[in-house]
Amino acid sequence: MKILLINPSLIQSSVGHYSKSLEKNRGIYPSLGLGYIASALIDDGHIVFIADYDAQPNPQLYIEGIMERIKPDMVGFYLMTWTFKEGLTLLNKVKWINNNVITVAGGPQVSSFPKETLELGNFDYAILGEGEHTAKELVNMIEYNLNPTNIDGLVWRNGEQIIQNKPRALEHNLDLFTFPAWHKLPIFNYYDVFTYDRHFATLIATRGCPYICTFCDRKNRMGSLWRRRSTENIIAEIGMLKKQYNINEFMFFDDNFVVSKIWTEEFCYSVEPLNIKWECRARVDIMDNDLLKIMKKSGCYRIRYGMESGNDEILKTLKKGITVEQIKECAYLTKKSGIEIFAYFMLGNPYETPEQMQETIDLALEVDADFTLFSKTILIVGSELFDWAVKMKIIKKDYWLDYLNGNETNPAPTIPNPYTQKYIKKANQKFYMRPAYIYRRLKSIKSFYQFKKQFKMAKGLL
Ligand code: B12
Ligand code: SF4
Repeated sequence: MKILLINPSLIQSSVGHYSKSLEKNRGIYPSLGLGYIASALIDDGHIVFIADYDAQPNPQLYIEGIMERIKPDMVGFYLMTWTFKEGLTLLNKVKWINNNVITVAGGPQVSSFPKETLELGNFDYAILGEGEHTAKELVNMIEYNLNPTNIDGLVWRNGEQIIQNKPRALEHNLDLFTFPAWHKLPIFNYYDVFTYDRHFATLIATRGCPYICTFCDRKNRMGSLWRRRSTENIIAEIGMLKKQYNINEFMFFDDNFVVSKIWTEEFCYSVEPLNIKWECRARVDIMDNDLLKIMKKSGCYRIRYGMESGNDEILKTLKKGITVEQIKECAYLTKKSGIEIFAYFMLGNPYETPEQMQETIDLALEVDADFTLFSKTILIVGSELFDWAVKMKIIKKDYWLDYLNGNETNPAPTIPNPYTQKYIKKANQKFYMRPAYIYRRLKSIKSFYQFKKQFKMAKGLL
């Protein structure tokens, strides 16, 4: 089969959560999900193309060109709830060019709204959660005219009816998945405002998250069971990217890269000889002095921590499972190790007072991370916080369905609080307008390219 996979534009489906300038300038990243799906299908002998909208120089022309010249039999879409409408526009275009093409939706949107994705969109199929095995089985089913009822993780149409099969069990051996099809992605067109090198790659080493933060839609993602690739498997992908594309900088996009200290140490010792730069996301409650030293020595130059709040009561409400003391301790140790910190804070949490917001600003200033992002707490579909807000009559149960329908237009609903916006502005000004901070940032900038990107982003923030 000939298959086209499309990642709709994130830039055009702006969440409005940060300013447009910030969203546009922070970076463009590959859809690793589509990369994995492409590899799974290529392994089975299919011909696959990926149109990564924001990264393709002329995405419209590229899609039209493939539709007309190559005539794919199937078109797949990676959909977040926020890119669903963009996805529908592209779906209509694809169907307009060839009404007989088979269409399939995948990605977090399908996990949040399995049946609704087919009710609201004219897709033929949708695939729930981890998609590699299901996508292979679906294509096989279509080619050999088999029965869809036995394909776990598939949502399909039976006449007027939409059927959701039972979910697919998660794959425990992640090494079974072939590396994302980097040769199908425009690898040199991606960028990130904070990377040192112009070119970099993103990686996923683990899947799933065992924690229970209330603001996160964890139940709609890759499960709570933390699974990891073997160290050899990750090192092989890094080695391949280094050799074939001369990539020396890597961003791990895992929800939580450091869940097991032993595994992280093993990874660090193995990656050290490759002489690369890498960054990851971790929780403040797991880091210690020895681990940080080992990570630094192996090329880790930045860790992103969800610090969230400077108030212990708020951290408890968010079920983050960390304390302000742990944040301070971790920040101290990370700085001591020479690794940069990227800190994330949230304002506008349940019952948050101006005093508590001020504590967050004070903590951010005390931590004095290399980069800090203050965001409004969004009531994300599938999160415990959203369910709480429904119970409290802050938001209606069908809010996100109405958003998908076009009856609601705000992509970032929050808990009403007159102080949130004011304190976000204050936080950004207090943090970023410090002469010592500006001097430190300017000193650390490695290229004119980086300067330009960071300048535009700072303008967006302030
Ligand atoms: C990297 C990332 C980003 C990157 C880039 C996205 C990208 N190009 O991948 C950036 C930083 C830009 C980003 C932005 C946002 N993100 Co984000 N992001 C992620 C993150 C951390 C990793 C994605 C990833 O690589 N996963 C690993 C791959 C292997 O999994 P996958 O993408 O889900 O793909 C698998 C399946 O979904 C399925 N599949 C996927 N596509 C397809 C297609 C077909 C045809 C098939 C058959 C199967 C299939 O098979 C794949 C392989 O198993 C996820 C969390 C996560 N762990 O997934 C959040 C996540 C996707 N983001 C999320 C959110 C909320 C956002 C923001 C709205 C945040 C914000 N407040 O601004 C914005 C959206 C911006 C916008 N304008 O729309 C949510 C989406 C929830 C939802 N219901 O849509 C997630 C799930 C995190 C969360 N729980 O909050 N994000
Ligand atoms: S916010 Fe991070 S640690 Fe918390 S549940 Fe979500 S992915 Fe896990």
